[in-house]
Amino acid sequence: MSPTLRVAVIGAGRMGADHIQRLHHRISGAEVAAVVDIDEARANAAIAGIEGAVALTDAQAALDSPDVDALLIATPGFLHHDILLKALERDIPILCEKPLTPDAASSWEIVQAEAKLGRKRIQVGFMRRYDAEYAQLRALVAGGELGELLMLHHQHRNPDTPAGFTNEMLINDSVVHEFDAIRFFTNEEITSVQVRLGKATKNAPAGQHDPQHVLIETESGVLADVEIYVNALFGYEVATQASFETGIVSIGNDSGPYVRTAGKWGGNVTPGFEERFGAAYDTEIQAWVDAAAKGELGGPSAWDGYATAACCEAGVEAQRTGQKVAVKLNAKPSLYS
Ligand code: ISE
Repeated sequence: MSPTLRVAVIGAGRMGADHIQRLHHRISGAEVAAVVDIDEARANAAIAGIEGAVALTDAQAALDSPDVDALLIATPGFLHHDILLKALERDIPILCEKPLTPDAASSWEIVQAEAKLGRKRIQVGFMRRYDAEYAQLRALVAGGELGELLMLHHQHRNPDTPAGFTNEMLINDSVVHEFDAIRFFTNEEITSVQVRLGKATKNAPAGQHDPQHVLIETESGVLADVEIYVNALFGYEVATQASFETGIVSIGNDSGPYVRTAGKWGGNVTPGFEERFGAAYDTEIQAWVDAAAKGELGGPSAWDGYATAACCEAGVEAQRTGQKVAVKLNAKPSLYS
């Protein structure tokens, strides 16, 4: 492997293009070696100004290339499974954007393939784990200085949704992050999910019930609730309030600068996830590159991808039935213990 990690980015859409710029301008120890997109013009546009990078239209070409050391997969989730299996066969470091795969059965196949390989090669793109406040809240839970964590209240608000964003995607595409965050804060698995549908906004596209209220329990009985509201118009906001035995902790609330002028006070709301989690994405990708250089991958694993896929399946069933649905997980392979 060359001393610089030569990364092929698969998918040059919104997230892929963001990661390409990040790798090229801000990450040390890595370079963009190839960009793969079925849309050739988009692949070419994505490598503009990146010396030495090649534009490809087939992921297999990147996997076969001796000039590629690692894969960053940023295609839609339904395309992840096959590329992941091939990349595991090549035994190279992989950063896979969430979801690992769209359902628990196919995610379990990935877990099994990696367990068979015998070493962790996949990091899943749950970037919130790299947000400073998320890490601080987890440390407060683990440290116990505020007593036991009792409840979590999550707010996840997006300004709007792209075309084709279905009702199920409120769970699979958005709440999936909260499932992972709850597992991250508590270091426990989620045992059940319930979804309540109340009064809905008229600003949602046809077919979407928005907002939704998701109720979650963990192994030790921590209760979490998520307001998922994806056509909130005002901007992008992701925040959590945690209730402990001796204190309340809030993260993700607006930060400055606060300006007072012309008889008003206030600040700006981030427009999207790229701005809200920009620093977390940088830290995430740098951690992945640094770990890959040493041959030891950390961060959210294929097991985390599988466990959250199982939560999403339960969530979509809960959305459909109105019932509280148990989350079923296979036994965790020792690789992830
Ligand atoms: C999007 O795919 C993301 O991953 C964002 O972090 C999330 O806030 C948004 O709801 C999703 O659609």
